[in-house]
Amino acid sequence: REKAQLMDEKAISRAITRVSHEIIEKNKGIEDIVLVGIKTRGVPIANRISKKIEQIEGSKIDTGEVDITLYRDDLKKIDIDPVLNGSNIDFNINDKIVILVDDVLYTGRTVRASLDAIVDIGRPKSIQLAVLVDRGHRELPVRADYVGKNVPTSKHEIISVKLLETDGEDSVTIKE
Ligand code: 3GP
Ligand code: 5GP
Ligand code: MG
Repeated sequence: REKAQLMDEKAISRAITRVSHEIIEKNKGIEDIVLVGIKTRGVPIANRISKKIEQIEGSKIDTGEVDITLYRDDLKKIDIDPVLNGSNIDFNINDKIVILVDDVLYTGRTVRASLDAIVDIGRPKSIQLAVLVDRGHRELPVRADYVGKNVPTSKHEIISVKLLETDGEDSVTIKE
């Protein structure tokens, strides 16, 4: 019930800057890198990372999106796996390093469904995962390569991610 702030606008901005640098460092540049945001809030985060990397490296990187629908009775009760609703990736991903981007990583089921979408489209050299918040409780062998903030949570807590593009403000809060 209490809402505690975990990240403000500056913290989110710094996390995105750090993750952008980590992506460049890990991959020794941005050759072959493309970004894919997971709707809804993974998309603006992917766009911000894309812009930041362009600022740092001086060239554009392709950025697309996948739409995963959660067929769950209730957000906290995981009944059926999330499924692919659609994707908008209008560039070649063959032999690319695809970096999936999402706001919150929880069970890993959304990422798993996103992987299906990616491998349906082509054969990337590798796929990496960047998330703004990792709240734990994985139910599949999924881990993030880049994490804005690790937030240990209980299963009944909810992380609220607000972004300027979708919510008119930048904040990450935790509530019961
Ligand atoms: P997003 O589409 O921007 O990622 O899952 C649909 C939306 O509900 C998500 O928005 C997410 O922010 C929000 N949400 C809040 N708590 C939960 C949760 O515990 N599980 C899931 N799956 N989504 C949650
Ligand atoms: P998973 O499939 O890993 O269980 O959940 C990942 C997806 O569900 C993310 O796209 C994320 O939006 C959403 N999600 C899961 N838990 C939370 C949460 O506590 N807060 C928010 N904002 N989203 C969540
Ligand atoms: Mg999400």
